[in-house]
Amino acid sequence: MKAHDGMYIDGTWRPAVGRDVIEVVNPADEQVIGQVPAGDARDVDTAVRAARAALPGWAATPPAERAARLAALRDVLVARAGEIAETVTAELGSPLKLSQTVHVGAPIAVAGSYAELAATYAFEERIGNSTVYQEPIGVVGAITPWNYPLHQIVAKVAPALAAGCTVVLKPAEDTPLTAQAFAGAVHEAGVPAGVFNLVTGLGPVAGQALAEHPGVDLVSFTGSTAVGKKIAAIAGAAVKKVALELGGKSANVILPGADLAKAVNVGVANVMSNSGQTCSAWTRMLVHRDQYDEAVELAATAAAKYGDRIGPVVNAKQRERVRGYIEKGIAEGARLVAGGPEAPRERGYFVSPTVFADVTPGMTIAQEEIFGPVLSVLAYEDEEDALRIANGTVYGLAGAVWAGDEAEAVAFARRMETGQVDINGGRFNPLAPFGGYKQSGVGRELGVHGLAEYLQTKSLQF
Ligand code: TXE
Repeated sequence: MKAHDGMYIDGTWRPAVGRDVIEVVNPADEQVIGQVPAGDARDVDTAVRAARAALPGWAATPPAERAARLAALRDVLVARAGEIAETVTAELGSPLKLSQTVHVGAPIAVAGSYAELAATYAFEERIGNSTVYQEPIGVVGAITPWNYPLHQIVAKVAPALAAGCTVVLKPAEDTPLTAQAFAGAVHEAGVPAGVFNLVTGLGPVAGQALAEHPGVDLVSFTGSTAVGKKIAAIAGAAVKKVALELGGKSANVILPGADLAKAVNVGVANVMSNSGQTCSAWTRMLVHRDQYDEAVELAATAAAKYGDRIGPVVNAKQRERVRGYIEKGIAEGARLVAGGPEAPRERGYFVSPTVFADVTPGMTIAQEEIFGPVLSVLAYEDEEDALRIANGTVYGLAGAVWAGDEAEAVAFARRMETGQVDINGGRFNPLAPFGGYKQSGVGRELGVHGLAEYLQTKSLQF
């Protein structure tokens, strides 16, 4: 894996204006593996100007040609999949197999889906005596987190390019090498200069400058709810469009007729995967009082099997944050049945897979996003109680329902205040809209709904 000492702006790698750098650390062994420039407002300005200059040409490029560039991008990602997976593992610490299948496999599917959508989407339709055009919204400022470093980038950049927008990306400071690898792939795919630009840097410096820049028409942000609120305020003041994909506290509701062992095992795997650093993770398992003890035992056994094979969390700050939540869970009276706050290894930012029983809906660990391998198991009395608990947080991003009868699960899921629900398992669909109800966000990513975020509508009457 190669760290560039420049930023990809207007089709070339160029040095940052300032001299500050960000050191990239492997969270599995705490070794520094590279450094990238920490750009500031001046670099952001150069990148936004390049994106603005490229906008008219790219917006006027026929959708079939934009589709061809996206198909080429997918092909380059396929060709470089092994190398990129190693980069993700080096800077995120995820097990290599997870990096190959999920961290790189899912974004390849997403890039492919936008190559197809760009070619087939109706950017123009006749309604009565009007022709309605879907036009690119303009220059997109994309700010992404580290938890799925490539997926988060592709989920914004691919639909933006399909729509005819140009982009300035500010990736997370923990995972800039994956972003650099992506920029290299965009270049190799023949995307014209200035259409995609990369500025590495710190959130409150480069990220904020990007959100505030008057040359940016849409800010698409994925990250913490706290920063999302700041970005919404900045954009609101400038009447600038935002798309926000924020935190979650998703419920995994196991109804009495479900296959309990399967629902619990899949539920535990869902939370532990990527060391719990998934905004859509089913972090609250809701089980009927009569099956509660059995479910807790199954969950504790399943979690204990993972050991430290799940990989570390991304950095020391996140590890301390997760441990803090585990300690808070104990202090508030939840019963620890697997894992705990002690570090399982001396080196690396590891946290033990942790399961809490006797969690009540008001506890901090049942309300706040922990973003670590920590599952809370809650008991419910009846379906109405389960629904009240499931809907009883400020979040509404994802969830799961398990039942003996699929129709029963669907009926329950329709009453959940959340953007995406898996029924009796479910699996990743790159075309299914993903995004939040309530404080989990604004807008949708993926598929045709994700494309629509980057378009604005014009109608001509004739
Ligand atoms: O997020 P931040 P952090 C949640 C999760 C996690 C917590 C903190 O609960 O524990 O957030 O993680 C950029 N203006 N999620 O601190 O700070 C930053 O550089 C503009 C959920 O890593 O929100 C990075 O690129 N940008 C989540 C991005 O915002 C700013 C994924 C996210 O970082 C900025 C990650 C500012 N003032 C964390 N400050 C999800 N929804 O998937 C920071 N950034």
